[in-house]
Order: sequence, then C-alpha cells, then structure tokens
Amino acid sequence: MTIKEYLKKFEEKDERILAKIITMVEEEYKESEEILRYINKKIGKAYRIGITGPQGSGKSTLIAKLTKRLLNRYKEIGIIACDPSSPFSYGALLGDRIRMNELFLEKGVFIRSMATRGSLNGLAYKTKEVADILDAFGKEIIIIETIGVGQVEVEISNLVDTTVVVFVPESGDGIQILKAGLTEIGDIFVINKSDRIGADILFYELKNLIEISYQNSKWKPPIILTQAVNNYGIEELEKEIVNHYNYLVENNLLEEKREKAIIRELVNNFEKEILKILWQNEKVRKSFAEVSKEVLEKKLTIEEGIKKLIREVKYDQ
Ligand SMILES: Nc1nc2c(ncn2[C@@H]2O[C@H](COP(=O)(O)OP(=O)(O)O)[C@@H](O)[C@H]2O)c(=O)[nH]1
Ligand SMILES: [Mg+2]
Repeated sequence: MTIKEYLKKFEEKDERILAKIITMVEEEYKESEEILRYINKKIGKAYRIGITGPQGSGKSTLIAKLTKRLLNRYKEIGIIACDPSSPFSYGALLGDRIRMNELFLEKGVFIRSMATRGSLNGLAYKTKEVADILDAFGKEIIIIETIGVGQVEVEISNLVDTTVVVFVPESGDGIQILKAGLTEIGDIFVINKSDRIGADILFYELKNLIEISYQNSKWKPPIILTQAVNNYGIEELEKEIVNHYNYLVENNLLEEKREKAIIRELVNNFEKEILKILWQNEKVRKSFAEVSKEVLEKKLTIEEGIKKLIREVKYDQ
C-alpha cells in the first residue's frame, strides 16, 4: 500500500491502519514526515487528559473505570499508556492489558502502549505525535498514562489539557517532591487506594501543601479520594475533569495553554537539533578536543576554555 492509500483508510477510520500509522511515526519510517504534515491541520479537537503517578498506584485501573463512564457521553476515546519496560506488541504490560481488557472490546476505544526505554523522563519518545494522530483520527478524548513523580509531571502537563496526579497512601516520595516545589502541575489530585489506612492523613497533608502552592493560582485543584478497584470516586473524578475543562474555556485559557505548549515544543526540538548540528561539525569537534586537552593540562581554566570554544564557533559562521 502506498502512503496515500494508508491515509485514505485512516480517513475512513480503519483502526488497523491507525495502529500502522502510529508505528510508522513511532519508528520514524520515511513516511513519517508526510503523515505528520497530513494530520497537522486536523488536530486540536480532542480533549487531552494526563494521568500520572507512581507505578502501581492504580492509574490503569482508574483509566479503565473512567473510560467506562466517559463512554456514556463520548463515542471515541484513545488511551496511551507509557510503560517503562517494553512496548505492548512485545507482550509486556500484561497488567495493563488485563485491567484494560474489558475496554478492548468496547467499540471506539483504542489503546496503545508505548515503551519509554531510552527516554529520560518516563514519557515515551513520540507520545505527543501519537496523541496528535489519535486526535486527527477523530478520538474525542485522549488519556495519557505516565509513571513517575517529579519531572515526568512537568513533561506530561505540557502535552495535555488536564493533568491528574495520583497518589496512594504509602507514596511518601510524592509528598517530598511536592514539598520540593514541583506542585503547580496537577490540576486535579487523586488519592487512590483510599480503602487503605493513611488516606486521611495524606489528604490533609496534600490539602495544606496545595493551599500554599496554589495560593496565587485562580484554579484551586480538588483532591479526590478514590478506590479504583471498587469503582468508588470515579464519578467525582469525571466531574472535576469537566470542571477543569470549563474553567479553561471560560477563562480563555485552553487555546493559550495549547499554543504555549506548541512553542515550548518548537524551542526544545530546535535546541536539540542545533546541538546535533554543532556536534556533527568537524571543526567544532576538533576545537573541543584541543581545548579539552589544554584544560586537562591546566593551560586553560574551564572558563577560558569555553571562551576559546565560543570564539571558534562564532568565527566559523
Ligand atoms: N486496594 C486497592 N487496590 C487497588 C486500587 N486500585 C487499584 N488497585 C490495585 O493496584 C494494583 C496496581 O494497579 P494498576 O492500575 O496496574 O496501577 P498502575 O501501575 O498505576 O497503572 C492492581 O493490583 C490493582 O488491582 C484501590 O483503590 N484499592
Ligand atoms: Mg499502568
């Protein structure tokens, strides 16, 4: 099949072709650029929700239950699960497969697992692109699951409209991270496994931290106690997601948030490419080797070495 034929079937909502298209982009086939250009004008309709938190906190279970509820209102839902070990196609992520199993049978629900191997931040390498493809395909809601406490939340919050941060009573680390100031990421906080002891204490601890961290923010994130396995609290989670969506729309923040994220993406990728070009340059590499030697031999300080390198890079232009 030619790429044109693929895209035609994509247009006709063929989910097998959707899976194939995702693989082509994920694995950087040569058609990838044409695919991304094709979908570029079709994105922006889907609402994107990020669910992040420690491994085993119940994210997949929550997503399965939430999706069931959302299906009362939406026909097309896409789920991306970033797993640290291996991609779905290799048979890993069995846990997620079992928990989300019932969803596989639901019409309109498309689940994709992505490996995070090799990526630094717990986010799979092409997550944004895959979300864009699902959006262009016609998914109305896209849910992205990522593991992690810390940097990952920052990354995921750049990709989605609403970020849900999940804690469990035993995840003490999470609170430490929050205290370290990485808070203003979550739009909604969830304490899952609230059937366990410690949920109340965690609730008040979180509440205090959020009140401080978000005191200058117009949006005050709610904290929801859930028990995903028992389907408890899911209705409230859905309600709060809708509240956050309404807040963004009523304050004209949705477009702004999305535009900022695109520009951030442009800057990040531009910088990455510039670095690549820089290190591919023979002269730069040669100067760097020379300067390194001089620095090691104490002929230059590190500062002097950098100045010399910058002079040579500039001169090279
Ligand atoms: N006790 C209890 N266990 C839960 C709850 N929600 C999920 N679990 C269990 O926690 C384990 C990890 O769940 P999973 O959804 O795979 O977590 P993930 O790694 O965050 O996606 C599974 O055995 C779930 O059945 C809950 O509310 N209470
Ligand atoms: Mg999971």
